[in-house]
Amino acid sequence: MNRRKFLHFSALTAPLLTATRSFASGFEAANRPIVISTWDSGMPVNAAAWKVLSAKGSALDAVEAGARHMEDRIDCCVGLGGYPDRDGIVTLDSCIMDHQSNCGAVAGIEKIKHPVSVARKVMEKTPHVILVGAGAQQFAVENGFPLESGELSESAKKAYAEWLKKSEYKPVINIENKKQNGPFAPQFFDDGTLNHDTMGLVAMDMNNDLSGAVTTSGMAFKIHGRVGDSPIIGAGLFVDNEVGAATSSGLGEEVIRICGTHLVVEFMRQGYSPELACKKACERIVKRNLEKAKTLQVGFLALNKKGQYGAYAIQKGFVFSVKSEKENQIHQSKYLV
Ligand code: SD4
Repeated sequence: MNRRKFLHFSALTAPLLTATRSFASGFEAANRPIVISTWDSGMPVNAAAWKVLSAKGSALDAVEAGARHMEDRIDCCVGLGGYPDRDGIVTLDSCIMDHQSNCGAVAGIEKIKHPVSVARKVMEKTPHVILVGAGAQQFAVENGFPLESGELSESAKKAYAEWLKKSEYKPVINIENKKQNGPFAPQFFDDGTLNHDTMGLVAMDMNNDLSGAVTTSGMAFKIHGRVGDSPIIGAGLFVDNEVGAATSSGLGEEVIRICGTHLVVEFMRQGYSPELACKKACERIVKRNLEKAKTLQVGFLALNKKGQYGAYAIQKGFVFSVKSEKENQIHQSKYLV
């Protein structure tokens, strides 16, 4: 075939090949339903979400159920049992997003047990996306959420008392790697408790629809009023039902600076796998300041429309949990530094 004939042949067959490719992928069985969540504490969270998904429930209901499960537990980093800010007050951040880009969030909310459900109410009952602080609490109470006592959990009291001894403003973010040092380094708390960190989860249901949720008490011993990435749509969570969904954990300020999860989803839109998309977002943070990046942790976790998932972190130690028909396990994330 000469060049001219080849070009002619290509012009005729290219649309056919493209059509065949999309036809084939259209019929490729997606790995669904599926739920993936940050950290090993995601295993019981996934189980709670799976109850909904396996009964043909929506991804939205599933991620809310998963996040609520975590908020019910006493954990360093999620819910009212979480570690307080530097004034000794627990403030919670949460958001939720569905397959139609509806989203809701609360930031810095106090004394409310299930911020994720308040976030959902913000999404469904108001024309707004984020409510903060006293206003968020007032809205929660108006919508029937009980006001809790605000007393610290025993573990939080202990950790706070320990922190007060030095009162150094060195907010701890991740705790999976004892050897790291530095202001924003991953480290264990003095009482040796394992930190399971912010809960972010994304799911795809039987209808191929995606949703996600995040819930956290944020960075331990933060300045009162500080808001991290977790309740910020496009930072701690992003869902685009045509492409995929992503969530993050780690030093929120770094995630906000690059609109982290939105970036991950945009990389997936460009054709990158979930893992590579997460890797490229981590690289964006590292590129900005390598020396700083060596002292901090950020991890991204993503799911695409085929039910493929992947994660990447700046440092070693980020793990995530996956539940589908095929598996129920914890995975180690790859890392950059
Ligand atoms: C924050 N991203 O408040 C949250 C905390 C977290 O690992 O995920 N820590 O910045």
